[in-house]
Amino acid sequence: MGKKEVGTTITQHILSKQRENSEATGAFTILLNELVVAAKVISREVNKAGLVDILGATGTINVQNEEVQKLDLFANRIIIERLQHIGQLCCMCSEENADIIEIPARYPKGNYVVVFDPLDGSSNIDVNISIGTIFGIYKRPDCAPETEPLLGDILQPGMKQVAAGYFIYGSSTVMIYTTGNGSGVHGFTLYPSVGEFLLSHEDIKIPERGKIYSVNEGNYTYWDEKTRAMVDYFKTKDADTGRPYTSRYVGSLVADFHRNLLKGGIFMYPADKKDPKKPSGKLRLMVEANPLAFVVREAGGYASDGNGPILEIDPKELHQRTPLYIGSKKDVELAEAFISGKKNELCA
Ligand code: AHM
Ligand code: MG
Repeated sequence: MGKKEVGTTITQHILSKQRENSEATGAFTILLNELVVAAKVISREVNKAGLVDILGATGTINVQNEEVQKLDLFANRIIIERLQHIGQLCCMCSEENADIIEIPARYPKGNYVVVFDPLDGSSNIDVNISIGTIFGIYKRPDCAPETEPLLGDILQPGMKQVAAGYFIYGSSTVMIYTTGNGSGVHGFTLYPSVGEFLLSHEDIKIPERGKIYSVNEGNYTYWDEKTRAMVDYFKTKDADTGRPYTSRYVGSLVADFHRNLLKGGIFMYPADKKDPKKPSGKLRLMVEANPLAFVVREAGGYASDGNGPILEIDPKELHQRTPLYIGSKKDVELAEAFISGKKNELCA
């Protein structure tokens, strides 16, 4: 038998999973496929960012009070356009939109809800550091598709996701996704000349303990004593526990998370006192923390806000922020023990 001309495509993979589930209607497959199309278009634009006059800020400020760059707006528009017409969604939530994104009346509606960060880490676009698209998918709770979308359709705890993942636009474009429930976390790499995502990382498992800690230590001065003690712990020499860990932080959540998922380690964005309006740190629960928490749990890792699982938080607002500790299970449990004040139980 010769080598296969082209490996397993993402479409083949999703369809084979659909066949394993006797209740599957194909709606979810259509939805994921459209997301993949959107990501291919975004990937193409990201790749030519240095070539065309698309860099720089538009001067617009998003709902988080941050400067929005042109590619963020482009990615946001593409995802909304690709998903709104497929008839499977009741509404969407994006980091770039202050409110629920409703499905225009001219399109049929469905029972899925998609939350996304269209282009995470976008301050890194013009310096060629990897950026990404993060997504989470939920089922609408108990409502007929014809009824108006409600905030409660989106404000569900992360553990209710039926799928989550991300696309990373880096040295190659990679899609990572899981449908939870033991289905595994799978990675696909975009083969540009064929235009398909091909299975490249099957059933990813994150090491139980890593050797990397990722945090913006420039915020040290804004952290409380527990947070400082925790980061100091990872930096302190101790042969028995493999410390000091090495530090890796590029400031693009998808990139930092992806590296740690494959190699093991912990990513942290603790609460800080930098901005009184953001006492819970910088990252958003719905569009950043929850999808990655769902992925990491399926890969055998853990995500915590310092006091408990991210996936169990009952969200109160679309753009709620949360401290985030995510990655290898043992490392995150250790960080949680420091932050919650139970450290002696774990680091005796
Ligand atoms: P963004 O969604 O506006 O791009 O912000 C989120 C990004 C994450 O990708 C990254 O982990 C974090 O902000 C970096 O923040 P900082 O520069 O404060 O370290
Ligand atoms: Mg983001």
